Amino acid sequence: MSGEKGAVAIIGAPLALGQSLTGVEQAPQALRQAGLAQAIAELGYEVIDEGDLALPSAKDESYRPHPFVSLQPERTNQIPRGLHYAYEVGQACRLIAQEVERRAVKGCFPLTLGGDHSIALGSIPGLLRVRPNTALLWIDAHGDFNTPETSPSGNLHGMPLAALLGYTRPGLPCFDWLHEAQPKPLLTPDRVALVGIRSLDSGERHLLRQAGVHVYSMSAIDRYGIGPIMERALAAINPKEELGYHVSFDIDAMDPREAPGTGTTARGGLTYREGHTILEMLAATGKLGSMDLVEVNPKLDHDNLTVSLATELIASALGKAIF
Ligand SMILES: [Mn+2]
Repeated sequence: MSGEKGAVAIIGAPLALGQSLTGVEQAPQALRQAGLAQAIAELGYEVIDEGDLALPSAKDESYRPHPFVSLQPERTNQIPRGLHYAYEVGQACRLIAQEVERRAVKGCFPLTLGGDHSIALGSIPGLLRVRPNTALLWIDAHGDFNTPETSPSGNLHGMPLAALLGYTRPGLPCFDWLHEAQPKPLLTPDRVALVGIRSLDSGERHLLRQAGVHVYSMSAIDRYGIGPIMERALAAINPKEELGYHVSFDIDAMDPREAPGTGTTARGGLTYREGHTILEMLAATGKLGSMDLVEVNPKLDHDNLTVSLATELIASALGKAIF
């Protein structure tokens, strides 16, 4: 039975330095303990799991963020801002990109387990090097569309989508390797849909509009239903159906009642069935080739609810159906 559908490579990316809480680095291990590999094998896949990548993890109390001064005209009051753990997150993402690339070359389904959402700054560039014809579904409560200049916190997990689309300037740590590896971003806004958002910072809202990414907020989902919204999203980013899909699923897209174990909860999120429907519809296209599952924080979880949910969502993405 095993392997008839190809191989899923589980890539543990225990990175917590893109945000400010500890615990999110424990997610890959918690998902394994919840039976992830077995759930995937039961769907007919070979499972490859070489454990977690060795990523920078130390949170040094004496640490100072990498300082820089904004160049934006509206911020010419020259408030120095900082990027937290920029060197470490950049180094981690470079390693994640290498591993995802290595797996994608072999034809695997790379399943990258965060860690916080800054890991997408590695998984997606790594994937695009092998499969440039990929459209991206970003399922999230937040836009993750800040730049170092607009970010209120300096936390890198709020910036990956903007960075992937080229909205960071070269020369800053964390993003420098990406600019060298991909002088022109491989991803373009017309190929990106954000689904489930309900919490945007003012700077990123402005930039998101300017960028022209397809945005499907919780309001749209409430109004039209998740099925029609997903149909719209898929048609928008892949009108000729010639592209594959990558889904970057932030567990905070789910309502906190379903997924309490995450660092930046936002009320009014996806229901249990809406979350599954998104992934079932993606699986049904037959074109989903890779996935990130991020921001599960076992330390903040209640009764393993979030960890179990994440495991089930991954199974739906890999084709598990009710009937
Ligand atoms: Mn996110």
